[in-house]
Amino acid sequence: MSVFPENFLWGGAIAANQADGAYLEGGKGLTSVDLLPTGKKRFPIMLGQVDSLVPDPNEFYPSHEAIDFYHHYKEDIALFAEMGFKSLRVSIAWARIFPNGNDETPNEDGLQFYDDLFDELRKHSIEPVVTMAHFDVPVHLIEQYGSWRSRELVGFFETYAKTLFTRYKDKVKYWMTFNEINMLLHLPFVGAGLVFKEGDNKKQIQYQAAHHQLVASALAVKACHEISPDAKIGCMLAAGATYPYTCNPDDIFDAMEKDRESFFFIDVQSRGEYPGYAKRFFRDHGLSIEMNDQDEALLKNNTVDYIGFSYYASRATSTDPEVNSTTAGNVFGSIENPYLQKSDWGWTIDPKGFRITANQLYDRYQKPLFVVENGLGAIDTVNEQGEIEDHYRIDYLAKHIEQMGEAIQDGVEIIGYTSWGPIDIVSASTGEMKKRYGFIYVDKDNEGHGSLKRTRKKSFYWYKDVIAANGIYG
Ligand code: BGP
Repeated sequence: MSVFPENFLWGGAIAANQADGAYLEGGKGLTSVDLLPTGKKRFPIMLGQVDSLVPDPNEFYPSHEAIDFYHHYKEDIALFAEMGFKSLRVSIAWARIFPNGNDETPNEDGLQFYDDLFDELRKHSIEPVVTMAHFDVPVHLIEQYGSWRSRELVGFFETYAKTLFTRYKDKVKYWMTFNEINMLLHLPFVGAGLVFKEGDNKKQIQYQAAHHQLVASALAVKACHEISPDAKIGCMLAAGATYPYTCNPDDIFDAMEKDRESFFFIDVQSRGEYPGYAKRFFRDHGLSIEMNDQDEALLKNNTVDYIGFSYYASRATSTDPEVNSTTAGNVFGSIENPYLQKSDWGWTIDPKGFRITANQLYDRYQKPLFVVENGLGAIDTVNEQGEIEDHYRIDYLAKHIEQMGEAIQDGVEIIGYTSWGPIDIVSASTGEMKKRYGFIYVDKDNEGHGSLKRTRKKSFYWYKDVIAANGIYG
């Protein structure tokens, strides 16, 4: 018998800016991610070094067409249904609903697009799981207000949230506010549309922006519970345990602090208050967060229903300067872990770390967990028969799903698993198409060439079997 609950939400996860394309169609406004080119210029912009808020005609912007899910969604959803998906995580592009982020009235074309998308999913009995902000801020709000630096965005986001709950209350039962909310600290332009000027106190700006997102998230939780009481609304953390390199207490403390940098957000969203360690951090760094009188009560009374998280890799840390120079991993920064293999992009492969992370989160919050991203970014090759034999992906996912089953047996409540990029989409960190996660191959290369034809990979049939057997585990 499977250890996974009967109604476990197996599925996949995509994001508007990495899948949809049609970046100015249907009345959509320009968003922050539409300004991220491929190539050398991408990373500095992601960090907040932005020269211009207008796309440069000499650059290639992968989000502008992406895989054109906007026009292919029916075909793609039929393929997901063929795999037996119970859920699909998508994101709504704020600028499709409010092209400027704060327009008087919403854009009906945008609203209708998501109505059609949710109807198509429901037709196939696939539960939509919807992220309200997945790395996109309407550019107008960056120009006019400095994005999430400004308290004004809280009100604009609340209006956006209320518009979504009112319109989709009969179609959407799972919501999430900000994707990987802790990304704001690592890639501030990606996480919060933050652009820095010379002399800015970056930490101060980042934590003030974080406060605004946390308040906006609490207001969204409040509105969701009022407008759509049957729905559940969660937060979303880029998770991954940090290991101390040795048993030196300095290393242990360092690892704890690194984890707390991320837990900080969820401590506020789930426990409803700023933790003591964060207050100390602000004092020690001379930061002061401006809050309104009502903020504390608002955060306390409007905590999330579940904890959504992504897990790709674990991290390791050391206070020894010599060890510290061996860097590895993704945007979080990590030292090499000699016990683990890495992906082609240097992300550690650590299935046991998935079980550890799930246990940590459940111990800390005691709320249902939803694994809303997990997967392996890899280079796929199409063989002479036109097939893609992605056994490495199957291996990665099988081991992670096994560890998720172990976590469930440890007593962790997990309600679903949406693997990242069930169809190949644009990579968030690199903008490349060659970093693929999908069960479905999309004919498109890094320069934007290709027929966009969809082809089932070997992993497609494997995942179909996993879902049919409710996890093939236990
Ligand atoms: C997370 C994001 C996703 C996604 C994924 C994989 O950080 O929420 O948007 O893309 O990571 O990362 P990448 O695409 O860089 O491989």
